[in-house]
Amino acid sequence: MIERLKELRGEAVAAFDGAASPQELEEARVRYLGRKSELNQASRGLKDLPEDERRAVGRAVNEIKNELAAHLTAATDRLEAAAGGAASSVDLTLPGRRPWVGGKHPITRTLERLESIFAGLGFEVATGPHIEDDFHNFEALNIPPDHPARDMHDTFYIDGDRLLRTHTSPVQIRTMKSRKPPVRIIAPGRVYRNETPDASHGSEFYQLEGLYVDRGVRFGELMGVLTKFLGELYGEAIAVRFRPGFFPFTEPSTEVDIECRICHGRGCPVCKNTGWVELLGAGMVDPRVFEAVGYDPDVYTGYAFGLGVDRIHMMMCGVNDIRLYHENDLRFLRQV
Ligand code: FA5
Repeated sequence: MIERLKELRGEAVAAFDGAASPQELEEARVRYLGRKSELNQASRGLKDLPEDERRAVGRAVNEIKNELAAHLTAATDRLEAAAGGAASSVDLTLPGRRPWVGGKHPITRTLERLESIFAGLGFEVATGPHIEDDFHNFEALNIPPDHPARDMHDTFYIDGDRLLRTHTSPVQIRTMKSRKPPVRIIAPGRVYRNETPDASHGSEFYQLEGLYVDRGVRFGELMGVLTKFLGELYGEAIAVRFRPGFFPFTEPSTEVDIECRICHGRGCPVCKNTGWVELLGAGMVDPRVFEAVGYDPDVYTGYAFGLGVDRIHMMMCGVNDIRLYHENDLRFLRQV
């Protein structure tokens, strides 16, 4: 019996390895491994054999089946390769896969949108360093040492005089020091505060500063420009609120809120259950600032504003956590 099985194995291996076409291979498979094959019959007849012979024949049958299965797979692969690949698994009618191309970060896109709106309103872009000195970040903005307003900016100091800028307002100072009015600029960029992050506060975020100085600039113009800007961004129907505020470098000052677009005014963690989200600080440039940069406050007036770019985008797309912008998780970035 064992001898016959060995003969069968030799014949089957030769048939599989030598098959010249899929049809020939299929015929060999049926003959040597099919239901009516000798090997299968030997399997089924095992139960009639005496115990010691049953064990030896059973082991031989199994070994030969495994070996033949391996030869069958190899022969199938060989014939498919010869036919130009696994023809059955390639569907040439499927549309191609679109390659993934990278995209701009939502903050970059928002900055570009803001710059384009303000360009339409006559503002040009100005930039400044991220590592600032005390004079430009605080003192020239009417925030002397020991002024309580410094507490509102949780600052990352590098050494006694240098720090990571806490807002974009130092760019106002640098611009005014370097040119004469009229000045109409926006200064977009990253700012840093030593804050405990939450849904609406980051320790790194983006601001965009605006400054317009000329003869006869008035508060009504500031309100008009900001209302126009927010209407362009969120649609004319957006509810805007001007709230009295305090900044040492503007007088009078205002905080500008819009209705929370996450909860539509009902209250949620992003708006701290108030229904409003603060987007901007603004006001008329304080005469002390003009003195610090060498402008005559009796001749010139001006307005300034500073807005949080991350929050602008959060309100555009209904994003409920500011920390998502800086985690670089593509599952988030692909959606917004
Ligand atoms: C300022 O930074 C002022 N320099 C703005 C200004 C400029 C006022 C010119 C007047 C004239 P404030 O700290 O409120 O102000 O920040 C301005 C905006 O930045 C806020 O309205 C808010 O939208 C955003 N912002 C402030 N802190 C954070 C934070 N931790 N995370 C994200 N956005 C913030």
